[in-house]
Amino acid sequence: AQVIFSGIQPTGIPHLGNYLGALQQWKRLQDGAAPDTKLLYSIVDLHAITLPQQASNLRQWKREMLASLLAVGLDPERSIIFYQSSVPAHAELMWILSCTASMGYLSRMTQWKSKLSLAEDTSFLDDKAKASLKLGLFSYPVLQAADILVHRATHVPVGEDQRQHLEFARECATNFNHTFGPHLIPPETIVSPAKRVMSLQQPTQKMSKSHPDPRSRILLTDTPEEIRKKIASALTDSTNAVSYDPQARPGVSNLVQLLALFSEDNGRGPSKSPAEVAAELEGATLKELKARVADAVIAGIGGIRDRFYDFMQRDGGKYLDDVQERGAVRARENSDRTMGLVRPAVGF
Ligand code: AQP
Repeated sequence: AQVIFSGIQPTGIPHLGNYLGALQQWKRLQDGAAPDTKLLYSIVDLHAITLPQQASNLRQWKREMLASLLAVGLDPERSIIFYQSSVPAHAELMWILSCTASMGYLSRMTQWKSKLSLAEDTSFLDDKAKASLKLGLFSYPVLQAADILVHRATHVPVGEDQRQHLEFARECATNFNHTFGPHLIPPETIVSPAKRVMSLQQPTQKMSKSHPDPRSRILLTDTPEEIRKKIASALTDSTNAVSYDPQARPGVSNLVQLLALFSEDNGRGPSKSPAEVAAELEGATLKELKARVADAVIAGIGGIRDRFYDFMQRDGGKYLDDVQERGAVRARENSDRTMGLVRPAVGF
């Protein structure tokens, strides 16, 4: 039977990139899953502290992320939804995997470098910059590998930016199995149709929760007016016509992509490609394009905002507490089975 696992960091309200690249796919997988498929979706708070966090903020963001997952339609009866830190086996397996993972492979990962706002190559880093790099940020792909492997996931749905980490997780499983016996399962990656949703203000960078400019992203809790405003002020270029060419016209192409991604087809994914959408809009101005995109986004995420506030307040917050507690119990049961194989294999 299939086991589907994925995670999201509680570092703010999810944006359109998180939704199209991950959460929408999580719901599709949930709704289309065979009865014996196990689904686990984790709010990965251990990952969130790879960058400095205030405890009170983190606690609030975790609740907001949980309410967001429920608001996009994840069903806590069908899917195991849990806070990562409630399941100690994630950290334990991470340590074990760290002992067979190679520093060389980790240092080729590009994501932690982008979190330091650095270019792809860190060889130019001076000793001071290297010394201030936190170990947790450097090694978080090992934790990510542990998240997946501890639940014996067969399939991991992610955005394109995570592909490299998934390869690394497969490598961790292979290394472990080579050293200790065939106990871990190398997972398959499912990359969602929305490979990369770009920032509205810097369309050569991905849309991100932690970027300082709030106009760069659309949140699932934005009002229709906020959505219209952000899209109206999205950076485009000086050609007042619609085409799809991500290299030459990143801003316009990002908007065209959004329109294509919201050409929803009854839960099966987008029915139109960006090129088809651009062809349909031949002769339209950028203002018209932006109005169409705003309409599509508002309709596409309609209802999520209201459901989010409803879940945040339900039973004075007790509903969210119960959901996360039940998820934690089921996730611990699941990870205990793997650790029951791993611990004796290592000699514990
Ligand atoms: N722009 C994006 N386009 C498509 N998919 C995206 N994802 C994130 N941004 C985009 C996907 O969302 C899932 C959860 O991501 P995450 O919370 O673990 O962290 P992230 O990838 O680092 O996302 P953010 O929003 O940029 O967070 P911060 O700012 O906190 O680092 C993943 O499946 C990811 O692929």
